[in-house]
Amino acid sequence: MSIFNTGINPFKKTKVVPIFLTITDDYSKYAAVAIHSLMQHSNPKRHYRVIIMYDKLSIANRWRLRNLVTKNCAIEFHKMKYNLYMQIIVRYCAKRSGSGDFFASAVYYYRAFIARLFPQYDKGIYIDSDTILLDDIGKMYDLELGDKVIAARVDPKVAMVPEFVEYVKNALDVPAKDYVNSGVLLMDLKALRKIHYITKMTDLIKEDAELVAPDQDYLNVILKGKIKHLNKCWNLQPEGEDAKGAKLLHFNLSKKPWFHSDINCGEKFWEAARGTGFYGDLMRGMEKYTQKDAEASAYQIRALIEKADKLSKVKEPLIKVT
Ligand SMILES: [Mn+2]
Repeated sequence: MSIFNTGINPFKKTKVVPIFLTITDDYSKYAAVAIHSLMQHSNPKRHYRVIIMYDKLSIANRWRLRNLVTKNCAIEFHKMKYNLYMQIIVRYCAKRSGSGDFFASAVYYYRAFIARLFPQYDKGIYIDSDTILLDDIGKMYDLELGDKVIAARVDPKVAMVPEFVEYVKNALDVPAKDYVNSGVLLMDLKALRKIHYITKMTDLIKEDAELVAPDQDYLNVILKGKIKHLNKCWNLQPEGEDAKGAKLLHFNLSKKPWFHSDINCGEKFWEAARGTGFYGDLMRGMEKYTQKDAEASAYQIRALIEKADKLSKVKEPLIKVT
């Protein structure tokens, strides 16, 4: 066990709630806020284990994240190994970088490895680093999956954009009403191991299809019919949504509260940022953010919609599980 890992031994505590995040150095400060908010809303009677999966993460950032540890919330770091699966993903991503693609980084795919890399857990949660907890994540962990493999929220951003609706229907053969967001996942890890999820995904990646939101598109296609719809309170996306009753806020896609001061529920982010040790970094990041950066971000969204429009014209789905 590395000196960076803290707290409860997962092999001895049966009731620990494992929560996975996948980050880079750039994202450490946002992940710190997500983790801090999770700890602030934890149930003192329960045990939690935050597992950070990374490839490159400086020792300084690992120390700073490690400092967030509390009595009932342990922190663990897991460095990703460059195995055959990863090789396929990295190769696929390398072809996509520079094309204005949001999802050209291998880090988006780490969540697909959780079941395989952590056989000690039968159930687990994945959260994006652009999330904030407003309630105990243990309550989400307790939700029953029944015969479904994962629980995730139907993606509200898809229904807002007609190009996305057409894209998921035609290119993925998934109706928009069933297409889920992969930013918050409750996973039956046993079931994911049983269906060899990571092998299924990398087999599809090898076909080298051009997609809009790769990791999320693969998830929706591979697990079609096996996904329970998570209540929106567990993945509430404040941009364009009423945040009343939210238990988890997800600042998905474009407008981030750490760059823009006029974001719905942005104050919740800054409240949770206090005490993380990253507050100053976050403030400086906001000060440095320019009009040009905002334009580049808006351009990326437009490019994504254009791509969805182009790809929705296909006659056959772009990926299919055989
Ligand atoms: Mn996100």
